[in-house]
Amino acid sequence: MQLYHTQSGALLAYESKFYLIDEPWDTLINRDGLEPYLLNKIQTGQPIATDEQAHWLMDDALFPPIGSQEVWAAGVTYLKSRDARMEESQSSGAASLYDRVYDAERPELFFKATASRVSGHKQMVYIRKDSAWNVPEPELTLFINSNGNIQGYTCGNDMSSRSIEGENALYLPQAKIYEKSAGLGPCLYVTSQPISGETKINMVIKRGEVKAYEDSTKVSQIKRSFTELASFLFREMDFPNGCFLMTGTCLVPSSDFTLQEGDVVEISIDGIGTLINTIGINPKHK
Ligand code: DO4
Ligand code: MG
Repeated sequence: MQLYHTQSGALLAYESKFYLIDEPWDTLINRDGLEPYLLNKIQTGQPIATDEQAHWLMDDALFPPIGSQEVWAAGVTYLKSRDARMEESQSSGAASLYDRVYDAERPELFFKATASRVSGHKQMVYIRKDSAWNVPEPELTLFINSNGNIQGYTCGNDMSSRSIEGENALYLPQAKIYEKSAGLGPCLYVTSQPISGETKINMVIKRGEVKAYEDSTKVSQIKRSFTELASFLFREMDFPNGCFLMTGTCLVPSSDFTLQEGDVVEISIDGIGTLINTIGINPKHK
């Protein structure tokens, strides 16, 4: 089932029908057993949204599937990410950091965004003006509730400056955290089952009429399990309303590719849908 965060509250899509769930977003998604809870809600009679109303909400009145939570991210969880980062950091001498973290017991986890810096489906994400090399990172993103249990999944875009990170690994927060540097959406895919390793992640980057990039892979290519990533994140931190965790990029465009203003990035993950973001530059800093 898919749960959309809309202007009229939570909208649940299940077996070709739509239901409006009258509960604050943060309280709703933070429940243990979210899937059975929602199924029970449907069975005990929830207001039904017409197809027309539901499509209007999903197309024109959609928020990212986040309330007040923080967004965290895991890094170097796929070989593609390790190899690209080793290459980009050759001259800074930091290449071995990536190699070592890929094999280490402790994963790389970093703070990515407050909710205010997150863009939803069909909203803009930004590239940094002081960066010459910018890429989107398509990442399966977990929603983990306050008890540390994964309740759902969404598509994430961990926008990154490769030139800033490549210059010096200690610049990582600047490469990763700035206005509209994270995309999440279009919905929360709610399931009690762990997501299948066969789940496909696809990314397309359009430049005008041209496809400037397209590639896809399967979630099973990841080096670590999702419960392992979640348990490291929750070791010494409390998240009263849960948190989102991007699980690392599995696709990296070739080294001669950088995003331009106006490019359109489409990230699709089986079961979730497609997150579409247009690339912009913060007008305040133009
Ligand atoms: O090590 C730096 C960031 C890695 C990352 O964002 C990723 O692998 O997706
Ligand atoms: Mg990433």
